[in-house]
Amino acid sequence: MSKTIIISNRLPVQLQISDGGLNAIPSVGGLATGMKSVHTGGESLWIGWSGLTMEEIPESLEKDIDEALAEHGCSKVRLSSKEVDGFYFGFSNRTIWPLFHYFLEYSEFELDFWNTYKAVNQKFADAILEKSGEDDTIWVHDYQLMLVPQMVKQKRPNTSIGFFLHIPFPSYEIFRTLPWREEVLEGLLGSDLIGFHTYDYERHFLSSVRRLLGLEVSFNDIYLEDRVIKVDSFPMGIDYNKFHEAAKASVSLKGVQRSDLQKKLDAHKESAPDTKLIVSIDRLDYSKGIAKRINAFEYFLNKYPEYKEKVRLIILAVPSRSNVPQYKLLKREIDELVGRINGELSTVNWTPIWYFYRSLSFESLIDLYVSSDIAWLTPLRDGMNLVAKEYIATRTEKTGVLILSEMAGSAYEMNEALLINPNNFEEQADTLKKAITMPKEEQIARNTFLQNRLGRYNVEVWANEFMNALRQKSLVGDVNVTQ
Ligand code: ADQ
Repeated sequence: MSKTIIISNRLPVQLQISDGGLNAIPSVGGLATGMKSVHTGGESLWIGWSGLTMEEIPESLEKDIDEALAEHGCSKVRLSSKEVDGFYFGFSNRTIWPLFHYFLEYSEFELDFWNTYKAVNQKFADAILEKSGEDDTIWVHDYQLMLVPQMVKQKRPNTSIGFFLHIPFPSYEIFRTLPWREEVLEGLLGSDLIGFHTYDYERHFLSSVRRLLGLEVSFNDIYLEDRVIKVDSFPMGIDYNKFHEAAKASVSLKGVQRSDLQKKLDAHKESAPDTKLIVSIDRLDYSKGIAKRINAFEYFLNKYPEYKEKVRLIILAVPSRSNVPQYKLLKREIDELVGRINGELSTVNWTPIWYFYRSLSFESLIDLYVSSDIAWLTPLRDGMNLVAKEYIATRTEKTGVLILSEMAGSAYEMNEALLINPNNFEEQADTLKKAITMPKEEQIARNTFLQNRLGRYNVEVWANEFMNALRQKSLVGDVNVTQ
């Protein structure tokens, strides 16, 4: 029987090795949840890196780990710490991530990074070839594995391969600065279907293919000598019901303090019932615009001083890629900014910014969403931004206001949010005021549209639409190529 093979940098399972033995815990991230309908026991296999380097896995545990992963339908690719440095922290996160998010000045063009990226992509491709058959369908995920489709296609020309990019594909003018631009495009063109979050990323990609490789592109088809590749947009959704139901549970547990954070939120509501809570949640990443947001908040408080003591900004930043120098610098910048603004503006009864640098449990994350009056998300570039969708899903009474950057992929589907340019402080200050004073009826009207859309186009639908398009592609075949 043919299988679906999913490939991503990380497996949807976290390994924990302790004195007590080995634990394999399923991840609850968006991708893992979204792929649930595709990744069903027996008929699919998920190949990826376990998150532990070869040096961290004792030889005596290799077999146990493989068995534990097999129980979750997973198989691991073994990577040394040197490979993780060059492939993951290096080329993926110091070259491609900044470049594709338009941070050209942060992008490092290191030959060593590139060579390791190629070698590790080959390892992933070899794992696929070893674990799959000709009739299996392969779905490769994200910017860490852009060469894999071609590496597999060369050996298995008849196998159906899909690729989905979770981050933006930049404009041709940015992409063409990459020294290995042709190789990256050729790597992706090993696919039969290439998916992006938005139509714009799709157009940028097609433009680079046409201009750099001179290939014929018609609408969203790329014509090779022997086959046609389809390119399309598939905006990723969330597990809407999970977030909505969890929010209902959080509301019904009001007064039951599940965590320290909940205690703090409840105390805030009691002592300052009229103070609006503005929340922002991101990985600590320069693409998310956290430092600019803090500066814009200070600008807002200076422009509209009547809101001092009437609003509080909660910043929740999840530690991320702290081995990469830019992330260390950003962490320091945010620490200093928050310290300075709180030092300058706090009063006996009020601290303008609460800043948390940590990952929260799902329940606490929901409590935070539920308690906030406004979500303020200001990425400078973001492939999609799922936090915006999660916030809307938690509006059980349909009240609350979402302020969202135009630079997030999700802004294309969320027109009823208040959309802002994260570089425009004047506009953001005025938008914050508008959000704080927005009548309830208007909040409900806007969120009703948003909720209906997000409820319909959830993450399961996203995964199924991609897989259906890939299957359709292999059924129709490449008849067009001869026309
Ligand atoms: P990310 O850059 O990680 O994903 P995003 O889409 O916002 O960004 O997803 C973040 C996830 O982490 C959300 O599900 C959120 O709930 C969770 N999270 C954030 N802070 C947390 C905290 N402190 N504790 C616990 N959980 C937290 C990449 C791209 C995005 C794209 C996704 C999916 O950069 O643009 O939307 O992939 O394709």
